[in-house]
Amino acid sequence: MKILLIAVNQEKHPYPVQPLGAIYIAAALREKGHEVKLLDLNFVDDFTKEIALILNELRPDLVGISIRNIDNTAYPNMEFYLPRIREMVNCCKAHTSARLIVGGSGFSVMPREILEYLDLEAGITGNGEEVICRVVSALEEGKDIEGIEGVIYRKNGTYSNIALTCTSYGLDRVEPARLLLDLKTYFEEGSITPVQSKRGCEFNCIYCTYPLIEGRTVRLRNPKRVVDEIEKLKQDHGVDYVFFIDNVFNYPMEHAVSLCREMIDRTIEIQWTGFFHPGFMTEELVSLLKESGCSGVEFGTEAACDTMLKNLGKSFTVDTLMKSHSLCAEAGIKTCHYLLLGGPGETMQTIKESLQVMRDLKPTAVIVATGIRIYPGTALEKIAFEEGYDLKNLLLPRFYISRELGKNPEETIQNFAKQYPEFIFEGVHKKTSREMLRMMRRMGLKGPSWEFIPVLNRLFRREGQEV
Ligand code: B12
Repeated sequence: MKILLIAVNQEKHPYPVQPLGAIYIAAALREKGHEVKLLDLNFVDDFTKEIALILNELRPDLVGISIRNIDNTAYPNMEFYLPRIREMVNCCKAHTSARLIVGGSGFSVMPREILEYLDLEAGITGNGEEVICRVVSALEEGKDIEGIEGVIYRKNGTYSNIALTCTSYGLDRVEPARLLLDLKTYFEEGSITPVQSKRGCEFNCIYCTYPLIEGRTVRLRNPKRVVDEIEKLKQDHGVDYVFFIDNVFNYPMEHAVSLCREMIDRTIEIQWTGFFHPGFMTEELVSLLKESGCSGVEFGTEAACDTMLKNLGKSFTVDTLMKSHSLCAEAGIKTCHYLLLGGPGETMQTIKESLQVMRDLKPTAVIVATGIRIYPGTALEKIAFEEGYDLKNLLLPRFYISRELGKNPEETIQNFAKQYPEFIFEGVHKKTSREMLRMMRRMGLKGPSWEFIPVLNRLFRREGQEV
């Protein structure tokens, strides 16, 4: 079958992100012998023209739409991407009679609502490799796609069948089809190449969608295959910095250890970063991280106050967090802590506690979000419901902000942002500009921009400019 995949994400902050999900889907379909093309709209300004052009030229039998983000989850400067995505979808509808099927992490957080919003018939939730192949086989055999596990389908005006599929398919069977990407432009624009070493998330953070997108059971990739992929990236594309996009790199710890050992034993000489759980750091792991090229760790800290850690469903304490931080700092690994302020039970006092701990730790960067996006199916949704929040339409970004923070939370956030100029407040501070990213890369700086905040601050604040 002839299939066109369209990756609709156009967000460029913190840098343009390569559509990994879409190229995994492409690889799975190609493995089955299908003809697959990708239209990546990331760097396309006139999407109407490009969509019309490719649909008229290719005349695909099926169009798959990959929705990575639906909004920027940043308060108070929220951005809602779906209206633009709807324009893209309408453009597809105008130029093809082929079936349109949606998937992606953004899609999976609210499949029914998104299909309704886009007025589309069918989508695939969760990891899509296996399901899309089944859908294509069914279509080729003239069968109905209704009833295939993982497919959400509209019948008689109502959507049915949201069963998340979390198989291991794709993990070691196919490698993302990177040849479909314009990697040169991605690199020029400061993108960091994503690599996945596992799927799924077993933690119970009250606000989080990861288990809803990838399932609660962790499925691991063979470390050898992961390192094969990185070696190929190095050889074929000169990649020397990768981002392990796993929900948590250091859990299960044995897998993280094996992966680091594999990178070390094969002397692949790559720099890398990833998301880390503060509860799973040992001296042994930290030394392996360092030796294998880990240049910075992004801690999913969210709070540095025991009351709030408990309220957010985090499974570590401030004490553990400080120890893990110190292990990395002593090893010379850069550290970034993400904070998620404003959750249930948050007060000015708990916020001050968290920010003070961060000041004392002196990490390379602290990225602070205030206000937590409420997603359906999370424990936070239940709490918000019980507290009388208006949850009628969660597609439009709605944020939980503890009422203890007063009537005008925006003002509180702005005030904190002013008091802590060394921290980045998401949704308040300016986004990293494309010019800044290009300049960083020209200066030979690899990795996420938070790793260079001290350098950039020195360079720009001196001249009174905002970074
Ligand atoms: C890693 C990550 C990042 C990294 C990316 C690093 C990098 N170099 O790639 C960083 C930190 C930069 C980042 C930034 C942002 N992120 Co982010 N990120 C993730 C994370 C954890 C993994 C994404 C990923 O690569 N997954 C691996 C691939 C293989 O999986 P996948 O894309 O889901 O694809 C599978 C399925 O979805 C499906 N599929 C995908 N496409 C298609 C198409 C079809 C047709 C079908 C059938 C199926 C299908 O099959 C694929 C293979 O199994 C997700 C959460 C999660 N667990 O998914 C959030 C997530 C995608 N991010 C999110 C957001 C909001 C953002 C930001 C906007 C945040 C911000 N304010 O800065 C930015 C946007 C960046 C940008 N330029 O687009 C949200 C999106 C939801 C939403 N509300 O819109 C998520 C879901 C987290 C959340 N809050 O729930 N992110």
